[in-house]
Amino acid sequence: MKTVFSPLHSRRAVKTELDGGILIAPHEKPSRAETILARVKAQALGEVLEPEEFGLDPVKRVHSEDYVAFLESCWADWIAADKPGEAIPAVWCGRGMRARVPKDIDGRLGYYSFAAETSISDGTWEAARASANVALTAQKLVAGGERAAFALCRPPGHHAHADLFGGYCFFNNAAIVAQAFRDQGAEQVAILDVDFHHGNGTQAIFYDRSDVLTISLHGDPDLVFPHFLGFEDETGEGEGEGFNLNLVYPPGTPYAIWSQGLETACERIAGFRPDALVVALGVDTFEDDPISFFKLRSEDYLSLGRRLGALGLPTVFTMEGGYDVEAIGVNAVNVMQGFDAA
Ligand code: OKS
Ligand code: MG
Ligand code: ZN
Repeated sequence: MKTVFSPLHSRRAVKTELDGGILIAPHEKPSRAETILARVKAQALGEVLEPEEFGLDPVKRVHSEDYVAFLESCWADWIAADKPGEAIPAVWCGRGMRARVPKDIDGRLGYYSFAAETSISDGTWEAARASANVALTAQKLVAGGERAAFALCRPPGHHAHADLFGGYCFFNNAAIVAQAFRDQGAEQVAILDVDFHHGNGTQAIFYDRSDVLTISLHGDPDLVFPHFLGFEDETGEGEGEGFNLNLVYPPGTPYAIWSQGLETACERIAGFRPDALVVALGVDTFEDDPISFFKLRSEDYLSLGRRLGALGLPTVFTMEGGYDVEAIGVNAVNVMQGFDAA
């Protein structure tokens, strides 16, 4: 399987993440992508390509024009306002308040976000753009006849809504890929999110549509981020009713249990008969992940890859979460190797 990787991911190198009332060194850090790339090379998974430039049109098929403009100018606007630190949202449109876009950068940071752990600094825009280009290049490979491709995206994407950043995500790479398949003539596309967290952005983007089936397995949002979406009674709305599936698991869930949800998801996907599959791949389901509570082991990622490969669908993997940097390379590449062996 070919991997798409951009060295520009390293432009996303914020110093802060608001956590527990203090600013910590971010979990979502450059060494994550470098460790996965090193494992791709060490295992000779396949060729590693740099992304092509696709411009903003395919991004704007999923994200609003004003949100994209906000992200592009956010850091410059923050600096122009003489702020001493990194850009962190600190005020939101609470219930009963007015959802209009303020002029001031503090107001706009709140308007275009749903959480405060994701700081913005110099280079975030460039890295997020590169990450979308990585995803779109992988999509182009698969649309061109490759069985699968690995988009080694960083920053990740599955939490980003059409006009909201948060959860370390800015552009929803998986959604951009699915929409690109649709725009190129695919009738139906499935997105399977196996990251530990709910793919709230992906769900929201396609919630009223029946052409893109969205499924996510994740930790119970009653207990973990993103807290305000991802429950099992969210099944889609309007045309999209029945085309969103959330499979929620409690603390301590091992592969033996989690894989039952994977089986449910795979059977639903097979019944949907999509023209392409996008896998939002987080490996923060790992037993030693520092911010998560599932108990998958490294060998389980081979099984996961084999099950996905058995679907026999043209498949794009977009990299999402995973914060045990020591194991992230082995775990992510195990999925690809399991897939290739299926
Ligand atoms: C808040 C923790 C924020 C977690 C963000 C989730 C990142 C992730 N203290 N999403 O898939 O891995
Ligand atoms: Mg998930
Ligand atoms: Zn995650």
